[in-house]
Amino acid sequence: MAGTQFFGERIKRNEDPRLLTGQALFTDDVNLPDMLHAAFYRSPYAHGRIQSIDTSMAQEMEGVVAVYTADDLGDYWQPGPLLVPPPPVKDIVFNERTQVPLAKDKVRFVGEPIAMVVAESRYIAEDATDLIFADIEPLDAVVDLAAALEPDSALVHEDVGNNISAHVVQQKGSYEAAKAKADHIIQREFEYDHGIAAAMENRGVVAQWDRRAQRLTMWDTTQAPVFVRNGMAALLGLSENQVRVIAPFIGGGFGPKIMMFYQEEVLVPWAAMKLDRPVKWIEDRSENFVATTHERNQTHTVEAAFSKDGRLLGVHDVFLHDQGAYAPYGLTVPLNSQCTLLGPYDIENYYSEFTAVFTTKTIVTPYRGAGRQHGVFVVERLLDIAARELGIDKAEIRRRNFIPPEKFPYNNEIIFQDFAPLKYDSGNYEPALDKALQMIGYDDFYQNIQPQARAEGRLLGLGLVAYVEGTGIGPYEGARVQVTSSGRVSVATGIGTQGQGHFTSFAQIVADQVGVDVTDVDLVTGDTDQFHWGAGTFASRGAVVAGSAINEAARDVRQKILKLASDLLEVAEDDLELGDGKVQVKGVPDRAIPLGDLAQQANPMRGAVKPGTEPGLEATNYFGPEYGATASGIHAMIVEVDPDTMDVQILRYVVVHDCGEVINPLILDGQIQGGVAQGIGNAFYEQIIYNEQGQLLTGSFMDYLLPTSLDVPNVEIDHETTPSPLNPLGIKGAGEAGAIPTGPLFAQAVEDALNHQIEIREIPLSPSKLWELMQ
Ligand code: MCN
Repeated sequence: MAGTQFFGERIKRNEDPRLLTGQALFTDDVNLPDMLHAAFYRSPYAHGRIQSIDTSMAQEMEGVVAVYTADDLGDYWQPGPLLVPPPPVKDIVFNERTQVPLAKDKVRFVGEPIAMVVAESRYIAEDATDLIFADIEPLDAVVDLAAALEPDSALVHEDVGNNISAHVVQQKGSYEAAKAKADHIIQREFEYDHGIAAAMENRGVVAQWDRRAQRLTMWDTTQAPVFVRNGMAALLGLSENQVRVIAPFIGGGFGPKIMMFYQEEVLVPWAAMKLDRPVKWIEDRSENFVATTHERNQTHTVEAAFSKDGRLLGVHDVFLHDQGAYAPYGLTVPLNSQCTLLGPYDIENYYSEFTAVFTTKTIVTPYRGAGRQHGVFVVERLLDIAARELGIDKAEIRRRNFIPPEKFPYNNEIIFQDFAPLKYDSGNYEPALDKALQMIGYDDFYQNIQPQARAEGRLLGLGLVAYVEGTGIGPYEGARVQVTSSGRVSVATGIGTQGQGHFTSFAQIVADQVGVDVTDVDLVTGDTDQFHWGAGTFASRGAVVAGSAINEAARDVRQKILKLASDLLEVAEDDLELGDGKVQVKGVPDRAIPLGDLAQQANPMRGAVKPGTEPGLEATNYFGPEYGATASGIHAMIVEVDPDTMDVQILRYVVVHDCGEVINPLILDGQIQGGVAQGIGNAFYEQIIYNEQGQLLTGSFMDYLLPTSLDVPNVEIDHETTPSPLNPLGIKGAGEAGAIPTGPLFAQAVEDALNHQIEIREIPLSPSKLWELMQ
């Protein structure tokens, strides 16, 4: 790249003044003249047959404009698209069942929308939902994963004939051969239960149909605006250019906001067109608990073969994965679990089989980490158990199993979520481990701190885990970069942004290429009228894929600047340099053209230009990686367990992280700190609990406990850098890193504090669960 004045610097975020002073636009800020408001009548049952729906009283209520049930939708009623098709794995079983806009014959989870009310105000719309009566014959709920596969289980989708959403086997080497050679076999069952993303901003959509222009505009809290635009156009019978989707500022996405299509997302624009008035729907928190997709809940039955010196020779894992009632997102989550179990370890033999199960619960789609947590939990627990049973230090057993640096690129052979073989592009794990050991004071802890604490009756424990994260997957992103005649640089890319600092990190890349200040770069993300190609923000791919596309486009603009300036200044391009918002002859400040002036000259009103000349200092370019870049990290933590209450206090938390070259270490630290906070919540505080009837028992923040700033320590962060060879900037993704290994870290540290009186095989933990285990 050009220079690195900004790349790699801790630069404060360009977007923060707007956010901190309340100037940023969120979906709920969109208020249009004549706007109507929607509210949804949702299923009170997990599973039931709809006999009839009476909306007459709601229809008659003053201020109600329309009430719709499935029957009112006509041909518009159709199951949503399958976002991710099944992977090309041999003998795969895959039963496609995707969500419907409004339940028609059956309800399949508590919170499934049955009717939509559109009214003059949200108050009226909400009140009207109380006047809707659905006669539903309750059916047995399908809650437990193993019971769902029994022949006598109720069926979520009768036409499938069982509750199997998918069955996948992937393997490398031969586990049986590894077992035959092994000195030590471990068998265990592990469980990782449900959680939610709990973003600060709930979902929302505002839609406006402009009859005169024949255009639909949607403001949507989506992580994938281009997909929503394309999908809505297809559903509504419009051309893609007739639909504009704007994903404005979003108060946290964390995965569930990629889901396409949420039922409300499909219905609100349809109603806006039908009623010829703008319609708004903003999800409330109770709805968010049941209607926004969840993640997790897997049970693993695993066997591992070790040599006596602690080498992990092979793993045999069979697991059940809860899909919820429908599976619009395909198998991304269980595939990630299957792949990420292999971690940074040189495991030659692996058998992994999963059954994804339909249950009568909220739909499961990726949530920060997207199933990687589960795999990491299993392999890290296995290493902990093996270390203890074989008498090997827990850091040492990890070191012995790391993939050595000379083995990269390292091909794990099985298929990853992007359907490419799970290949690690680069990595070097031992230096990161050494750094983490040093930062947490590993030796001192075991020689002095823990024994002293024990002598005082205090229970201190240390956790140390490693993981990899496949990031930066394709297919592609694109960007347009333009130097405007004001001298400011406009950048547009198709991905949406939910707090990742894109406005700054992407500006840093552009500023270096075209020689302007980072604050002179204006970024637009997630507005399909500004840039209409792209996939979206997920899988920690924004920096790698959109960042690289922006780099390519900015490099093209740089070349245009040099070419035009070389003509105008009559010097060779090599004799020019860019900086301070101008292009100048090297070492001759007098012979310079401000970029704004050059942009004007690149768009002449008069005079001849050579045929084929492109006007403007503007370029569009795309980037698609060959396969994903593999980030990695070590997390270490010291906890204190209260012997009376079993509450856990985190005394220190250390992360050594490798995401290749870092664009902005300040933002990256924030990403890791935030991820760790979510990881801590998932490991110790948050749990989605259903009763046997499939009713959600933890449907409010009174019952679903989020960690607060008092529970989350200041994370001490350092980096190792193994640049990715798969993109010119050498970057790997980072957005999910903090959240991935926290479960096994908690388990290990707490076991250590309790002097191994218990073995932890489930996540999330809580004081009461620890107390039960101790009994
Ligand atoms: N970064 C960097 N150098 C790198 C990699 C990343 O400086 N080598 C910084 C960049 O500023 C980049 C940010 O980290 O903008 C995140 O980069 P990346 O890993 O590419 O992640 P994405 O941009 O694709 O964001 C998605 C990712 C995911 S998958 C979830 S889930 C998540 C996350 O980001 N959701 C978030 N972080 C979040 N942060 C906030 N505030 N809100 C969310 O909803």
